Amino acid sequence: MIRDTRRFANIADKVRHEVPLDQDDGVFLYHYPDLLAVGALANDRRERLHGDSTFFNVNFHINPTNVCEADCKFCSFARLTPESPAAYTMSIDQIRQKLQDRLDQPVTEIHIVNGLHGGLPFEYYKDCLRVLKQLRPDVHLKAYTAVEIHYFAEKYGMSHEQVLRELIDAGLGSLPGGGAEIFAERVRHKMCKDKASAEQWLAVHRTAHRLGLRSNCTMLYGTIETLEERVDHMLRLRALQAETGGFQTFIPLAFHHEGNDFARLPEPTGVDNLRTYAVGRLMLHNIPHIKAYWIMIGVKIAQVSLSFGVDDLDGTVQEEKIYHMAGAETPQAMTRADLVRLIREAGRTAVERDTLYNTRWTDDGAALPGIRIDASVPFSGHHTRVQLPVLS
Ligand code: V47
Repeated sequence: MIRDTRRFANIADKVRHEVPLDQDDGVFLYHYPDLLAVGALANDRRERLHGDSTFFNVNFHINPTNVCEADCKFCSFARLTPESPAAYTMSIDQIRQKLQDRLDQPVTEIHIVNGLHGGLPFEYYKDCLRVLKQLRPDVHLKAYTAVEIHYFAEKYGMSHEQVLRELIDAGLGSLPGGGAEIFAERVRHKMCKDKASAEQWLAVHRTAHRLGLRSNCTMLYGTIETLEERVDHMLRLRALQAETGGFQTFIPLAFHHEGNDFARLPEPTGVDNLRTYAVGRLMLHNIPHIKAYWIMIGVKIAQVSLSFGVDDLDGTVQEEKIYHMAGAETPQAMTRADLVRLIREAGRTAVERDTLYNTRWTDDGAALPGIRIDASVPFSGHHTRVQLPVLS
């Protein structure tokens, strides 16, 4: 594509005056050859919103079951039936034990996601929240994607609102952003036709926001979607945000291809990852945060993304399964000290937050309470693989 600098300057002007970008602007930014110029524009907005602050939290994941009736082509985690090899379902006691094992850690959030299991009662999902709250009443439970909430509503004969109210009573604190994939019907039909549609996903979040819950939103990119469909996805999120204001953060999720039906597709490159963060920051002027989920893109690209519009690195994570079963080579966890050091090295200020973005600790150069950070030792990062597309 030619370097249409006048058109780029026009878009930059819109961004500086907080004029929302349209579909054509988004697609143009995806094609504009000067990646660093797109990144700098996104960084401008990031710094206007958050200065140098870079948020993270201390969390861990529980995936109580990977049994799932949906046959999503990109998924390496799910097993169709309880009898399938490597299928598992944790007992409520095993779920409690996951937290029991970490009672000495300063965890503030547990992120809980399941497959769509056809054989469990609704009580199971409520008990899962209840036992965790019993053990640590102060911990925030970010649980069950909109796809799960919609599935519960259909399976147990309730409205989205009834499902959410019962889960809130059991301890639900907010909704994670998973399951959005790509909203375009063409892609959803080929990729994940057995689960909630785009409208249903958005309807669950609309209801959650009306009930006072905050939530996150995601976009799975790098499979069979076009760049136009990515931008359309962002615009649909932006429209709901204009209505409710309930989304906290947008998380682009880079496709990982091992162990799933899309294995023949190349994974997104580092350039695509950085550009997608930047375009997300520029299109979604009304969503406060852009999160790079370091588990997926690798620690090194995550660090660079902090200059391409990203202001949040998720958390310490621990026990991540969905990406590691799809071939992610990132570590299973980072410590608080690791996160702080990589943020410092990127020239930013680390801010430990809770799930709702209340500040718990800000890096003023002193060590985290109870943790020694030797800033003289450069953060070494971890090996991650970026596979380039095969050129024909
Ligand atoms: O819904 C599954 C995606 C999501 C693959 O809300 C894949 O704070 C790439 O939503 N390659 C789950 N992506 C993860 C998620 C998430 C992660 C971190 C933070 C938050 C948050 C949410 O991962 C799924 C799906 O969209 N996914 N398989 C794959 N092979």
